[in-house]
Amino acid sequence: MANVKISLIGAGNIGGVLAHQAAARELGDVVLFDVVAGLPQGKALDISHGLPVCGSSARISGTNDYADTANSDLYIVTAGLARKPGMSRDDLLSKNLSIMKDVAGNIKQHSPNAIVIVVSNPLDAMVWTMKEITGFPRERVVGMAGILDSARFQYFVADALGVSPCDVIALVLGGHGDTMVPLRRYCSVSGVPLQKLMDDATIDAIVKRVQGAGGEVVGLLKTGSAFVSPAESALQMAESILRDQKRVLPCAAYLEGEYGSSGIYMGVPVQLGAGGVEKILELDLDAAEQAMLDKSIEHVKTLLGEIEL
Ligand code: TXD
Repeated sequence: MANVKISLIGAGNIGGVLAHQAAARELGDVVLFDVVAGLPQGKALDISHGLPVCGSSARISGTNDYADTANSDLYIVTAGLARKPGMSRDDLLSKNLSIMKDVAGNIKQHSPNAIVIVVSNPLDAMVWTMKEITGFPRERVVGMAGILDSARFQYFVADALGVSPCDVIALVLGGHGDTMVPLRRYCSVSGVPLQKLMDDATIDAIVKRVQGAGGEVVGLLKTGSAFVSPAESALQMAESILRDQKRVLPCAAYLEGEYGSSGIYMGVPVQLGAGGVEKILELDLDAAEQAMLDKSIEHVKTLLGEIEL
């Protein structure tokens, strides 16, 4: 039985963590790709040296040649520039758009049956570009953002209540940016609704911190953006796909009428399994929640309007 083949496009901060964790968890045979000569090869060799210690039999290699990614089952794409202090995710659009077109063309050429998880920012525009250039069905092109934003919500609630983050469930819908939609009504601690445990003013402050959490890390790091938590989030998606776990997770999915919108990517609850995005779950949103989601949808549509493929 051949191992599944996972190709990671981008061997930077997030790509390096993805490569290490995918190999350590034996998710499949890993190919790490980057345009910088030596970078993927060096990181792959370093990770390989550690495999005997962490007890993994995975195979990992680094390359600057897309042909080495041929016939991959899954791609995770982190290629692109990351934010610096003072930049918004949308500021990355023009540069990362040209990169995403190049990556998508190569994925289409070398692995026409692959599932693709896109991580690069601005996420909702980059994953849309991936789908448009590859021509893959919506089930096979998905974006990572909602898991990270929801995890940040979960962590801040756990920290405020002094409980384990493992017992907090939270859901953030919408675009991956200032218009994201943290759904306080859907947040609970072991089934206990958040609003039974915390006053609205405290929840408001947490919601605001979730929306600014990416920028908070960028401001502290100064040289780049968060990379461990995004990698962990993308790995949760990869594991659900590769092991057919049918996890229900907030991901950027292509809408065809769901939530009253079509032709764009939006963060919504999806079922992830061997078929990729197997279902999109539609929630009953109240008027305020729907209005926030509609605002997020409009922002993403405006961003997509700036794209020339
Ligand atoms: O939640 C989310 N989706 C976001 C995504 C969370 C955090 C970071 N987010 C975005 O991911 C971030 O704004 C960037 O757009 C990507 C990757 O972030 P990372 O921190 O990994 O950036 P790095 O360290 O700069 O790595 C990017 C790599 C780097 O090694 C480049 O050489 C490479 O991308 N690169 C390319 N690889 C392949 N093909 C091309 N054309 C290319 N151009 C650059």
